Amino acid sequence: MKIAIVGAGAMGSRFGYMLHEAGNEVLLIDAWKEHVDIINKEGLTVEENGAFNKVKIPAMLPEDAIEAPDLIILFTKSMGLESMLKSIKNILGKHTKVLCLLNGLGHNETVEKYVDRKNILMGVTLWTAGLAGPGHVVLTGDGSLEVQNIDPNMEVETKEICNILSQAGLKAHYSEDVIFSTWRKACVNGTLNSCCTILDCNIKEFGELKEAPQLIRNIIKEFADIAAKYGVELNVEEVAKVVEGVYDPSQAGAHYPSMHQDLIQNHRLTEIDYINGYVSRKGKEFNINTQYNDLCTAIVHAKEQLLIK
Ligand code: NAD
Ligand code: AOT
Repeated sequence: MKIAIVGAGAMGSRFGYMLHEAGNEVLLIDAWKEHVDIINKEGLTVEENGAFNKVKIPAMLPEDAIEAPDLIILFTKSMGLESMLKSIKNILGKHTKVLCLLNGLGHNETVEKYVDRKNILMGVTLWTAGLAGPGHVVLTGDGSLEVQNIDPNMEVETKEICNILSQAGLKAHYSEDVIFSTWRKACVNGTLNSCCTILDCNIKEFGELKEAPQLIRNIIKEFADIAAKYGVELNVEEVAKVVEGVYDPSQAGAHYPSMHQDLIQNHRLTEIDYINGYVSRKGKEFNINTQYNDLCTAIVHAKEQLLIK
């Protein structure tokens, strides 16, 4: 299958690498020129459990891509999604499926502005990845993903895409309710991304803190209150158990969440407004108390001001 990874940073490189190794025709599309140039010149460096592998996968800037693939996987940061969608208009073919795997809430509305509904697949993933520098991806742990079409008529095509992803070892499951899955994953990020960033620790270290159990339940409770306004029922205890299930290093314990990678490691703006900030904004709109999410959002924004000059 011809697959373009649009936003080929840490996660895009992981998915691109795994799909390429499984025999698909993969193109990495990214706006970071240095990254694209190094991948084309030296190959993508894949570091996995201390072993290094150089893999030849073609990479391109968005404006240079002209051929419509069968599948586009979107893996930009939330803030870059809309501008990226604008810049890849040329490769959105009549039958090109577009799978959005970004963290955060509200992306379906953005994708629908640019892509025909019948071609849109939404998903969430528990895979992780990091970038050690341009052209160098670091992989740890295990993962899976959930995917669903937003047009009810596209179930068969979507299940075929799940098969392609699973053949590459990505463990893709067809979701019967991706909106629910998106909210549940937003709770994972709303607890771990913001707390690990504020506390400057990885997921395992966070999970060992005596404050962690109550803290995550307080944050998740507010996500659940807002989700209920959209007809999504989140059971706080069940979701807390999902979060606690990734503390183990065999899952995501060794991982520093992407928000930590952005702000603490690279002094870049975060996706906070699409995660805790989303809940905080909706809390004001619906007059619901979201004090934990308000505080997480304010502290991360304050830290952005301190670290980004
Ligand atoms: P990333 O920051 O690695 O890549 C996103 C974009 O930022 C890419 O276009 C990349 O080229 C660019 N970029 C990265 N470092 C740069 C630098 N130093 N200079 C200039 N540009 C740079 O993002 P990611 O971690 O792959 O996340 C993509 C999406 O997937 C996000 O929504 C994220 O929340 C989600 N996600 C991430 C992980 C993870 O473990 N990293 C796990 C699940 C979901
Ligand atoms: C994560 N991490 O989603 C993934 O880093 O943004 C991220 C992210 C799966 C399980 C736990 C954390």
